[in-house]
Amino acid sequence: MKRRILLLFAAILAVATIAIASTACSSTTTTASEEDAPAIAMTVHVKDGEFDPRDIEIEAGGTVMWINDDIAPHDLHFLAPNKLYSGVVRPGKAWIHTFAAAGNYDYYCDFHNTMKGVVVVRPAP
Ligand SMILES: [Cu+2]
Repeated sequence: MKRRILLLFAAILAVATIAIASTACSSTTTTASEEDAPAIAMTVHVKDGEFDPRDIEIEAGGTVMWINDDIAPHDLHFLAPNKLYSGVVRPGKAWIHTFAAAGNYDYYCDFHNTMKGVVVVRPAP
C-alpha cells in the first residue's frame, strides 16, 4: 500500500516537471497573426534574400517583429552587444524580440551571408 502511494506521488511529480519544462522552453517563433504578442514598434520583412528595412531604429524596451515573406527559411544571428539567435524562421513565420538595452545590434543570416541588418536601440527617454 505504501509503495503504491509512493509510485502515485512519483507519477504526479513527473507530470508536473514536464509541464514546467514545456512552459520554460516556449518558442518565440510565432505565426504573424498571433493576438497576445507584445506591441510591435517596428516590422521588418524578410523577402528576396533581404531584410527590409535593413537598418531600423527603436527605443529601449521596443519590440521588433521579423516576418519571413520569402520562399526560403532564414535566421537572425546577433553577436554583439548580446549573443542572440532567432532559430530558423520558416516561410510564413515570424520572430519577435524585445530589446531591453540601448546599443547597436548588428545581425546577419547564417544561410545567406549577404543578408545583414542593424537594430539601433536608443536609450528610453
Ligand atoms: Cu537568409
